[in-house]
Amino acid sequence: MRSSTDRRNFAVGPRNGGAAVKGVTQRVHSPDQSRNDPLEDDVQAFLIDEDQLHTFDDLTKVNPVTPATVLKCLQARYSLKVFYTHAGCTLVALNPFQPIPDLYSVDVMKEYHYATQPQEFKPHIFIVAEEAYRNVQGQLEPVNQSLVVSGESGAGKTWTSRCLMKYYATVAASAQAVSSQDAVERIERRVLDSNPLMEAFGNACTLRNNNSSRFGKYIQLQMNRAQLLVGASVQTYLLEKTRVACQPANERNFHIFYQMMKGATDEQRTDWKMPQDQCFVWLPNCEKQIEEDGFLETAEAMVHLGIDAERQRQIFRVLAGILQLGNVSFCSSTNESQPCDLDQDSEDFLQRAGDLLGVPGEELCRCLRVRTLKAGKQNVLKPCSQAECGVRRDCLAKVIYGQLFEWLVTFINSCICADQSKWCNFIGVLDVYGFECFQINNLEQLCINYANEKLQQHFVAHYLRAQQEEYVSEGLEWSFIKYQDNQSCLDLLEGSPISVFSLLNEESRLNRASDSTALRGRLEKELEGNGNICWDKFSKVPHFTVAHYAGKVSYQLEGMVEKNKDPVPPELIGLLEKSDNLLLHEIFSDKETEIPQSKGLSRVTVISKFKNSLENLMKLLLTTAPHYTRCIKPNSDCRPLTFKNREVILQLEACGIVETIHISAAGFPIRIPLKSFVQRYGPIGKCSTSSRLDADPDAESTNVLQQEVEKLLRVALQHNVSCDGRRSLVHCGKTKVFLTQLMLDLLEDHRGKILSRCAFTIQCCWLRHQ
Ligand code: AD9
Ligand code: MG
Repeated sequence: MRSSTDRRNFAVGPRNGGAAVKGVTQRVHSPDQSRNDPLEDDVQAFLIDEDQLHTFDDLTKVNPVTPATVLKCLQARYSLKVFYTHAGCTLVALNPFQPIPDLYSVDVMKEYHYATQPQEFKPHIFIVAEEAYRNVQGQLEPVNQSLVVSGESGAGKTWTSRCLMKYYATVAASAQAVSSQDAVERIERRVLDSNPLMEAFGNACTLRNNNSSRFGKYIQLQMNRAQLLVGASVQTYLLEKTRVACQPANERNFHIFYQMMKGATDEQRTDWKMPQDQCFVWLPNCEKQIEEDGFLETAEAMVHLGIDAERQRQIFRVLAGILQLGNVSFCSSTNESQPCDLDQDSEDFLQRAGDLLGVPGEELCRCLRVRTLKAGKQNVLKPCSQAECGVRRDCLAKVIYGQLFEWLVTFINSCICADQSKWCNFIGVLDVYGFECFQINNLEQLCINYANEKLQQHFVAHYLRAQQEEYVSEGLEWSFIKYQDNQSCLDLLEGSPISVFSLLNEESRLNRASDSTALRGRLEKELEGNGNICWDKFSKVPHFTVAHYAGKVSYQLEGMVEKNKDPVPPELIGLLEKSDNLLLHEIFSDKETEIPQSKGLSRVTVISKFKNSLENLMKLLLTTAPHYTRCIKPNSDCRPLTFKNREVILQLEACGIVETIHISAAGFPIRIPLKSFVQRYGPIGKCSTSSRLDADPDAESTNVLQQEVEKLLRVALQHNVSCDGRRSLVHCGKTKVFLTQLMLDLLEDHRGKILSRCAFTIQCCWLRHQ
């Protein structure tokens, strides 16, 4: 057992903001892998009084760092309503699932903003925000910053991103610019207004989160030389547009539809053909009172962003048209040469849909029921089966909604993006879907988990490798940290020439119906021997299982290729091009080439498009200085202030937090340039060099400095009993001294004692002379 002095040393001490060792390791574990109860692990060895746990504002100071101790520390803090904790280079944010008054007020923002050393304040998302804000100007040159917010669904990513945006809209607002005050405020307002608008169209109530983002988002906040927010631009990733026509059991469609249903005026209801008592198939779970109150907010955001009344009407009529389309159904046909009939009542819904979408009802009906095939130079009309008609209807809704969302993002960008000449750097906020593993996983989960692999790789690459390179270049050993990176999993997914993506894309480009059993056979044959993929040979459902860094996920192959093709029948595009609804006409008349069409078997697949956009994001992230926030969902029921150990530990493992902390603790979070070290701790060794440094340039040579550091450390370690055997807590590199927090505390303590002894001696001499 350590002495109580040691305990104090571990428990307190200034945080070295930004200087923490940055790194992570990752591991693959299977969900079924037997594991010990984390709370039972090593608890005996825990060195700190349990009632002190909540005082650890950085998990790297917990000793020893084990899943059990980390968990207990977070739990202790959570029970005291302390929701943020540093973990070396990462901030861990626990979701309180209830509003915390005053935690995010403008006054608190200002406290962090105006603090000389904000990192010495209690951990908070505003520390991360402020650090990025100060770094963006850079000491030598401006450095763009990225705030990467990750975590599972409902953990608080979007909430945190909004919080960050509000912070910048507040602290980066111009206080003095009297003449341009209005303009500055307007742009901040607009940037903030983009949130409710995008959330209305891109978020939905799911089983895991009442306000789940169904798209990824990277928003760049543009700063001018005076560090004022002058604009922003948004990039979105992979909207889950299938939700518009198919809502998973007990989940809902996108918020905007419910907002319209609840918030429309009588006049709008008539215009949108949406009577209050109308049931819509694509609007399940209407009785839940969730986001639909937001209609006013959405409409106001539209006004602030400059979407005029006529444009708004076009948008809402398109959305209402989609709902009508969902109520159209088809009968089974006995005669293959005849198009199948519409179900009872469907005729009315179809006419209304046509009217709202600005296309003739009969033509809409024909496009849904009859396919045009090319035979040489001739067009041959082929009636569709009942199932095919349904697929075409859904496809129409998906393409309209997907393109409308893209239009909206482009529009938002056009009104919040500042002219290139007006800004010099940016702070990017990334809010992407977290790692997903459901009972049934398909292309959406494959893409989402691939995105998470890429981000994990970025994290590992940026922090660990940079760390390792620095240690090596400084002549330090790296052997004390072991880590695996996830390159092998990424190679399996996206590598060339053969990978899961290349095989799926190849299959998607073939002009034939996909057979998932044959595809599974192909994957098995081509990827045999790859340790990151496996198959359950006895399973009747064709699938493949990938060992991701966060766990194993089985993906069902049924329907995957079709989803990857995401084909749109050309007749439907032709129909929308001619729409009387000016918005639809505008969207589709110049989109033809971009939308994959079933006939053309376009080269663009969902995977290739997503991979491309993700690669661009990664390139951009690599040019920025990243800051990581890991949001944790303390219980899956979204209950306020409820902390479930097992759920939390799985998330900590999935995002590699335990390993991050371990590495941060095992490494040297504090670095001090040789010269500064000698100057500061010179009194310990009664170092002569420190006084010579300014006078004699030769005294600054690396060799001399290194010798002085070594001498000084010898003295410090000899004098301090508790330092015995702690030589490994400090290393002298070629330009810097690398220390642990403990070593820093010991040196500071030692220096303090020497200085107070000197002060005492001086005082005695002075008194003697009086
Ligand atoms: V998803 O991947 O989009 O499904 P997110 O984005 O991680 O998910 P979100 O930010 O939407 O989760 O948070 C879920 C809910 O938790 C919010 O609607 C809030 O009600 C709640 N939340 C999250 N963070 C905080 C907080 N710091 N304070 C209070 C919070 N409530
Ligand atoms: Mg979200």
